[in-house]
Amino acid sequence: MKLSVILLAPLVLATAVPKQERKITYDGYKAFRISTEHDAAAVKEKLAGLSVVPFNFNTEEHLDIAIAPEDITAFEALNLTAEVMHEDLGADIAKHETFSAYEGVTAQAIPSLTWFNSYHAYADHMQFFNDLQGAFTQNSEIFTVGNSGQGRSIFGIHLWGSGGKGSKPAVYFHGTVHAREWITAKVVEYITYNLLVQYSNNTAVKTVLDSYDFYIIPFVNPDGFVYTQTTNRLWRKNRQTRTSSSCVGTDMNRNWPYKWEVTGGASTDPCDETYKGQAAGDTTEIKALVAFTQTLKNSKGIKLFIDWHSYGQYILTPWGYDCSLKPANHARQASLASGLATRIAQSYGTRFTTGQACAALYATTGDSTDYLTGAALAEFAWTIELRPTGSSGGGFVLPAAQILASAIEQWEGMKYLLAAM
Ligand code: 0X9
Ligand code: ZN
Repeated sequence: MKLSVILLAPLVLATAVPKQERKITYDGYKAFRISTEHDAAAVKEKLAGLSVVPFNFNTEEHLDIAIAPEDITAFEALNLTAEVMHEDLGADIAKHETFSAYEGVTAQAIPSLTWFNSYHAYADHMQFFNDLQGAFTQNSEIFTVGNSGQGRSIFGIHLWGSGGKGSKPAVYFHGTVHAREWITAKVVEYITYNLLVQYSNNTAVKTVLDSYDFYIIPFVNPDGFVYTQTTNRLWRKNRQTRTSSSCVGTDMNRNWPYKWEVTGGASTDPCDETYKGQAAGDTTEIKALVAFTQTLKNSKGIKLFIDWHSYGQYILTPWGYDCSLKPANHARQASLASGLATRIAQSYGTRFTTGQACAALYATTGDSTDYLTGAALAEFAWTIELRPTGSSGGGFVLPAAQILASAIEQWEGMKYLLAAM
């Protein structure tokens, strides 16, 4: 990491949610991408005292933040080099994040692609997966790895091909690790949809599904996701409380029990957005996921793991915890990642940057891809940060009109990767 996460603490504290838990609308908030000119500490010092919501931790080049209405004039007086990401964050959430109720399907029918025109509630996502599975009972099954801290199901769908259930190495996807990254569930749903629907009429898809067992978990962090819809659209962590602090939540991507103890890539402050927890793997969700991941490792092994995130348009390969370390198969990973970026760009020209996660973005400790690589021995374990880049606007609030295109470009990319790897 180019800059210590600890430095973010004063900004993060400003995001602590008030006790009464009224919904934060973000009306009148303005979001900016501030150019840090390689001195993020100086920028943060200037921002101290303003009510700021941090979007990113990649503060070497830019800092993306939302500013509360009462502080916009003071912010503008600072004369920082900045471009506007949201003129009015609350208005953009209301305008671009269209929601629909899911109507379901009649018995064994395939859900309509209109699902990908808008965002949905957690219960509807569950229903969507149940309906999709119900149309393909021969080669799919709903599973659960356990429950979240608040008792919601961390469900997934298992897909297999002609070799039969559980006969091939795993392709393993996680979505909604960070609560506010809504596009990720939609993208993994689209990939699931196409694997199932095209299995019978596309030979390339048939070959892929005959070669791997897929385990797709759209909501690693269901409690956080529900909270983004009821209370705070920009919530990131899970909703676990700790006796040691009144701040809520642990970062699900800093709690995995591999190199968790290494310093510098996560925060030990429960109020911070990258809080790592009190002990390695001490969150309810990660405990369940570790157990499940180990069963995959011990059965046919894991060929590919992808942790789907947003935003920034990156394809990140290991390691996260050390910027100078590369896995033994790094060259192969880098070549596949760059092939994937090329293939993604062919749909709509969307450019993804590839690189070693620590060097290309920042250091993390206890992230999923390090665990998958180091402790579950996945051949490839990547983080994909979806649209937008950030400078093109939108941040976490990706307009619903971009859901389908985001999903299509990733599906095209996956067809390449799954055949080439
Ligand atoms: O910080 C994260 O957990 C991921 N970015 S996000 O904005 N979605 O929160 C990136 C994790 C990738 N790993 C490393 N950069 N080491
Ligand atoms: Zn994320």
